[in-house]
Amino acid sequence: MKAAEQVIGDVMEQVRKRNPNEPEFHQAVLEVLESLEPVIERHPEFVETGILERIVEPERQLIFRVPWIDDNGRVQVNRGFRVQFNSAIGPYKGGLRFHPSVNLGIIKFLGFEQTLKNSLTGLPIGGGKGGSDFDPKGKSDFEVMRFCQSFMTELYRYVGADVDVPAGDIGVGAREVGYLYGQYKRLTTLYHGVFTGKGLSYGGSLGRTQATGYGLLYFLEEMLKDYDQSLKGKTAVISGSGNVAIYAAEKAQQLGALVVAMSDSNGYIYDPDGIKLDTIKQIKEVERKRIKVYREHHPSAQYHEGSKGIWTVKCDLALPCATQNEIDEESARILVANGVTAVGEGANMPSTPEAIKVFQNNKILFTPAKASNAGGVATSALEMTQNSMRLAWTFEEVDAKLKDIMVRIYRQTSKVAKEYGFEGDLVKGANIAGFLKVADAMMAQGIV
Ligand code: NDP
Ligand code: 2IT
Repeated sequence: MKAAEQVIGDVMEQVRKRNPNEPEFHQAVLEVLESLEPVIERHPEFVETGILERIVEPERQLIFRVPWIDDNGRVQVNRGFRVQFNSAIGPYKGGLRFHPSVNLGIIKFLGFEQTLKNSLTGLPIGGGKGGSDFDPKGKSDFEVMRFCQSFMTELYRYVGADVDVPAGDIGVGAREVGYLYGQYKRLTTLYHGVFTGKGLSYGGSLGRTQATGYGLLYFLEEMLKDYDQSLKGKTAVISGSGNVAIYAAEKAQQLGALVVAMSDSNGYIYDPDGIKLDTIKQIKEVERKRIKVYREHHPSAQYHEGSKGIWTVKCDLALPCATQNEIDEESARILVANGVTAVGEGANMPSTPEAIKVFQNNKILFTPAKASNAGGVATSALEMTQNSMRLAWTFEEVDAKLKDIMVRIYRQTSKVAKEYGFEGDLVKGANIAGFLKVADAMMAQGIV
């Protein structure tokens, strides 16, 4: 039989060959496969049944035309995607991203990550992801609505409460989910939980809006306890100013940290007295303006052009909550030189492999996205549960369940890392723990 290293190398080569020009997908797969060597050594049956070859190949990939008419009466055409990656442990589950950078490789990296993340939640949800290269920025509400209706007019055939349940991601929030859900209902006449992140008046769950950001901080809090530390008095820098970043900042503040910088894709603000979140919410959630506007409300804050510069701000905690590969090796080195003690990933794959090496070589506490940002999708699964039960839990009930899930993910991730000889390495722990459950379910279900 081939050695584990050889098996992994061969699968990776096949992934590169079969999926050319998809660097983000290669990056996500490589990081996971590299963690699995000791697993493959212990489980030759995974090799015999082609688990690795199967887990890197999406079950189904949909690409479709999304035509819509803009406010000037002109026809616009975007591309829609839904990648149904793995349904071994439950219906496909994962968000939709609307951003001009979206392409198949990005959706596949997100779908692959989602499969292992959803496994870590301990809940019965498989992995999927979708989206479009549509840019909601600068579009009117009616344009966004027409786009969403056209997108759903194609996608509705492939989703369903027990089939595939989309949600939000970059560029898809409450407004978009509402329009998408409305069109789904109109086309199918079904009123069921086909989306999560729905509005509270039509089946959404209390706590879902806050879940990813809050969950990240619950995870960090639990990790810091293991090192006799807490969030109290720590200075935090949080990239992004969208859904994840805002509620990460809110919980960080509640737990006693001082958040001094936040960003958007144009630049970052630095407010040494602490970011005023009410202002950020007003600018981002209500007015949909640029973060630069913050200075008009708080003239003592600084604004700097360029989003990368945020990592030059001195901090104890760095929480990347914007997008993939936003912390490169150079930024990681600057953070370390400035005394960062922990890095908590809120976005998906925000640190490059080189950046992760810098953190690990310098003994910085590091929480990988698929474990520490799993609170969003976990709470989506709680929304699905409430929809099935025709019940609505209180905010406190949902929040307590979320906290419990994040604590359990941290405990399991760190336990599995130790069991496999990588004590303290949560990257390895999350990859192995997430993989094992999916692999086990795939083994049980035969070669499908
Ligand atoms: P939002 O659209 O609400 O916010 C995204 C934020 O990141 C904005 O501030 C945006 O700035 C910034 N951003 C987006 N793309 C880029 C880019 N290419 N360069 C620099 N900044 C960028 O999205 P979310 O907060 O929902 O998502 C943020 C991250 O968290 C993503 O990686 C997502 O996959 C991940 N995530 C989201 C979950 C959720 O429940 N929403 C759950 C788990 C992970 P601008 O406005 O200028 O574009
Ligand atoms: O990356 C993610 O986990 C999300 N965007 C949330 C997915 C979901 O189905 O709630």
